Amino acid sequence: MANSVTLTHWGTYRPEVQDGRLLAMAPLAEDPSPSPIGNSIPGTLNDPARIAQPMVRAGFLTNGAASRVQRGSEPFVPVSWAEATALAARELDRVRREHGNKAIFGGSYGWASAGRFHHAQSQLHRFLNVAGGYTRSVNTHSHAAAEVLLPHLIGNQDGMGGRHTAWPLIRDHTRLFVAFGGLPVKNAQVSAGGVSQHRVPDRLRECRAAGTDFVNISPLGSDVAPELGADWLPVRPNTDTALMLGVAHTLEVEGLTDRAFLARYTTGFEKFLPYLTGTVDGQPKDADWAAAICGIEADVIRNLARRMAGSRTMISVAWSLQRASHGEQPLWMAITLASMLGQIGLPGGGFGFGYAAANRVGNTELPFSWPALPQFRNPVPDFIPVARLADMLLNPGVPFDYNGGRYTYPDIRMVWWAGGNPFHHQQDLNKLLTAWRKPEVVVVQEPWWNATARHADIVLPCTTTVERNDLGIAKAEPYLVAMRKVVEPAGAARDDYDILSDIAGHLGLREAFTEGRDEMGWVRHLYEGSREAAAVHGHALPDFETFWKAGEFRFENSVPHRSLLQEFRADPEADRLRTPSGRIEIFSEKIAGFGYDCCPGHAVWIEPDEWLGGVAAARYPLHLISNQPATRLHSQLDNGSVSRSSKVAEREPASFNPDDAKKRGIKAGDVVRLFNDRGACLVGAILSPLVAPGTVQLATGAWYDPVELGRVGALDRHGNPNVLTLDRPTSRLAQAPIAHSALIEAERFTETPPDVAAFLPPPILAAKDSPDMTMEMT
Ligand SMILES: Nc1nc2c(c(=O)[nH]1)N[C@H]1C(S)=C(S)[C@@H](COP(=O)(O)OP(=O)(O)OC[C@H]3O[C@@H](n4cnc5c(=O)[nH]c(N)nc54)[C@H](O)[C@@H]3O)O[C@H]1N2
Ligand SMILES: Nc1nc2c(c(=O)[nH]1)N[C@H]1C(S)=C(S)[C@@H](COP(=O)(O)OP(=O)(O)OC[C@H]3O[C@@H](n4cnc5c(=O)[nH]c(N)nc54)[C@H](O)[C@@H]3O)O[C@H]1N2
Ligand SMILES: [Mo]
Repeated sequence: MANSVTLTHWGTYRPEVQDGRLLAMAPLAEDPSPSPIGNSIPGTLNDPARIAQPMVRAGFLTNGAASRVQRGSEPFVPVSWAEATALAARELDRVRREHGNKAIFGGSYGWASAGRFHHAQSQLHRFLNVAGGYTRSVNTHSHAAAEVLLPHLIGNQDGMGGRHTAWPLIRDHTRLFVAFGGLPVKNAQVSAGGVSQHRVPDRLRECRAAGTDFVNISPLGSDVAPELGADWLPVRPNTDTALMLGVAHTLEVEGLTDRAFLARYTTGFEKFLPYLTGTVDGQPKDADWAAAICGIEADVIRNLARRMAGSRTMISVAWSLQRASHGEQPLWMAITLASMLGQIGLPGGGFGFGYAAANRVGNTELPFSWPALPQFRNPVPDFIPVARLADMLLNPGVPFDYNGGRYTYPDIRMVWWAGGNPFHHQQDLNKLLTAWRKPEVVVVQEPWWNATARHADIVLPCTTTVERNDLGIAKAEPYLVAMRKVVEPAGAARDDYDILSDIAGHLGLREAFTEGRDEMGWVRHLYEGSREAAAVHGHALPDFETFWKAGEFRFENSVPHRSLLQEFRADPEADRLRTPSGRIEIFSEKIAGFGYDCCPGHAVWIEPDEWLGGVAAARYPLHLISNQPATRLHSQLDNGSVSRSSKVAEREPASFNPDDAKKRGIKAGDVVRLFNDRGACLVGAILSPLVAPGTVQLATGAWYDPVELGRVGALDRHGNPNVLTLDRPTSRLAQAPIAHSALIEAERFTETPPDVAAFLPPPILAAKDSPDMTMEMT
């Protein structure tokens, strides 16, 4: 057999194994910009943070749900797999009998691992559906606001989730690339489902060589690579909508608006215009007005407008902008602005959301979807928008709005998580900690003792990618990988599939869940489905044995490059958009009809919940940018060598503008306490003139590590920004998370800094100290 190949969200590697141990992950030779993140894998497989065997929280064993306020603060007791799976089955059965399946929250949001079969959420959702269903979550943390808003404006999520104008067309046609939120290539290391070739750094260099000018509109000068020679406009965080309005106003008063485009392809400009010019509220949204809000000089805004009208311009908006208070608005305003410029559908013109946010964006994708593990049907209709997790747990029976509908938070008794880390990803972790005490039982499947596993009652340790067989498809690329098992599972870890099969077995549902297939039976089954999907489009994949032996298969992607909305531009009657008007909706009657003051019928500037221009800035004068980490995927592999080598004074690095640091007596390498009314954490200081004054950058994903376990408000000694962020929705329309809207203060930490314990296991009782186990099955 050929050497094994392994697919991860951040790249494809050839594992190097000796005597059954994984030594290294060598990148593919044909990957032009491999990600170093893979180097973290070998050292983490058997590290102290790995969960060695199934565990139950001590108080849960003796007192069950009555002990739930101790969740997160108690030691664990090792149990056998038979005990752990029986206990999980018994609890699920109890909850569904006493409260119905809607009392089980199985949303389980998270990125898990690449691989079509062992995808943790697919496994869990299939299992819970077999067991009668669960309350689910909708939309993503990545771009929830866009997912809800864009269908109203352009009829679907094109230009955000895929089908962007392709890089080669940008290279050949775009002369001005205006990047709100920059083009951080650190983010292009990853793509959900896997990457084989990291193309974005080369694509950007090609654009530059072909003469594309870049403008980086971001609080961080580092958001566009220095070699692209971008102009940096250090916008005040969360004020891009005002800046765009200033640009739009300039276009309008200088006669640069493309009226013919607006008339043919859009609806509602006449309802937006009085807002822009100020006839409705007496305030023209001119460049001077915008400058006072966004901190970019009025002349710079006017010049930008003229440059945009004078060249083929791509308006690019990072997903981060909509992960902020009123995050719908910068997207709607970008589409409005692009409509006024009239270049939508032309090669290299118009708009696109998320360039460089993932490797796949702007790379032409295959026109078909690959098979996934079938989920069956979920008979429970209840759901929450993904970020409303804590609100749901805290407010059973309370109504909430979402996209024109009115729904009710269910009363959750059981939470089950596999493949996500809410104690990293959720905003306002202290609020989550309070909310997390409400359910009667929490089950977590996880390879490592991250904070979510520590806050569980029943901990089911699972395998990682290299410890099992799977089918890997780099989703956006014509590349299939035989992800053959590389090493034996660490400790007693088992595949999510085997864990859930056993639990299904206790419930009399094994056959329904497994359909009689084992791991390789499923891998083969999914591969056969892939062959069929590819054959429909004229691609012949080899038979399974040939593929599995070869280790990988790559075919030609001959899909032509296209521009976003090019068909609509060519013929707006034949290619009507799936909006009520069939056109781009600068004004949406539908959204206006919902009556949300937080998201009216056209793009508007609304003050963010927290921002540097608001009253709260007097107490908390720094805006926290908690962006994606360069050295890991969210919290994944924070325990690995690549992430750990980036830490400063043992902690997650936070970057400060040198003036802000000086005012506070902070020097590079100092331990600094970041705080606000919601929480506090310790970070290691970096000083950089590329951080705009008034902002602090602290990446997400450092494992939450409170000095006192389970205490709400305890200092996090490791630097997880979500002890500081705000858990409020973007608006009643999308109910999306607002991670990028939080004000803080910083001070040098003068006490002896506590040692970081994030990567050590929690207290574990030896079997002899364990409380009596009363675990008979019903
Ligand atoms: N402040 C702030 N917060 C944010 C963001 C931000 O910008 N700022 N960004 C948000 C965004 S965009 C996202 S997508 C979320 C990401 O949030 P998550 O997707 O929850 O983060 P991950 O760290 O990827 O968590 C995946 C977990 O799955 C585990 N895992 C991996 N493979 C397997 C497996 O095979 N089986 C099981 N059972 N578990 C597995 C990993 O060990 C890890 O703990 O964070 C959000 N949170
Ligand atoms: N290496 C790595 N890559 C990743 C991930 C990872 O964890 N690690 N996560 C992946 C995931 S799940 C996602 S969703 C994408 C996310 O992709 P994005 O949402 O684009 O990523 P962020 O890094 O949060 O933000 C990008 C930049 O936006 C800027 N920014 C923040 N707020 C504002 C603002 O108000 N105005 C302006 N103009 N700029 C602002 C910040 O300076 C930040 O560096 O990244 C993906 N890529
Ligand atoms: Mo994301």
